[in-house]
Amino acid sequence: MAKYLLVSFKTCPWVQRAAIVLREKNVEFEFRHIDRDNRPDWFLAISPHKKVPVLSIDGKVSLFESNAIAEYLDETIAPRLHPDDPVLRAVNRAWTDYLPTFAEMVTGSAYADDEAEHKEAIAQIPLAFARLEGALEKQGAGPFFNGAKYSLVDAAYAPFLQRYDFLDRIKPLGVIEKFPRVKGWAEVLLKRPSTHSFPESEFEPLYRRNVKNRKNYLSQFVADAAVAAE
Ligand SMILES: N[C@@H](CCC(=O)N[C@@H](CS)C(=O)NCC(=O)O)C(=O)O
Repeated sequence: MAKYLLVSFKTCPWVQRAAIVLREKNVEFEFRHIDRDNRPDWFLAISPHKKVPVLSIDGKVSLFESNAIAEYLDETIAPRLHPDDPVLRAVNRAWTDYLPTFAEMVTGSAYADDEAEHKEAIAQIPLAFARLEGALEKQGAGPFFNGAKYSLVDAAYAPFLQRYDFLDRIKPLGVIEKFPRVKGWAEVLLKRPSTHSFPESEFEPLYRRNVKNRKNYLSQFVADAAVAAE
């Protein structure tokens, strides 16, 4: 088996997506967390956009961009997470293409500088959830995006549905309740062990610390006691 090294910032959802795919495929990998504010030279040399995730394979090839990494892992390691049917596969890819837009709409409120910007950002969330609610309705019964079988779409959305949950606990958003399919999907994905790179009791305080340190509108709603220690 090849040696996989996944280079990461601890709370990066795009890294989490790649880690989920590795876990779904039962692949052993080294998880190496680097400091966002002090990216080492060896990392800068293998990451064209200076971003994580990077997946280094046998120290010979370095893949970047979470979608490309997920697709590569799916092509090379069983079990196949993409559907066999080409039409379904195209539909799945269309929805993983929507992920960056979804991510920005659902988690944009975490970056708002003031109350007005925050309100504007949370007004986007129902639009993103409505798109997914429609997609889930078309896809069928659940519990996963394609039904009974877990897919790359599930791996892609899980980190961002988790971020929604975190944000909802910092300052209640109350949006997901209006989208029962998205809500049910999120619940199933958050219960799935592969979603989690760290114990949940550690990860949420870490996320909160990031929000607090950002010193923007939302930071004031994070209680000191609810953040991870430095
Ligand atoms: N499209 C990229 C996004 C990756 C990304 O934005 N990573 C963030 C951390 S969560 C990053 O490395 N940011 C550093 C920077 O922008 O300089 C992917 O899917 O892998």
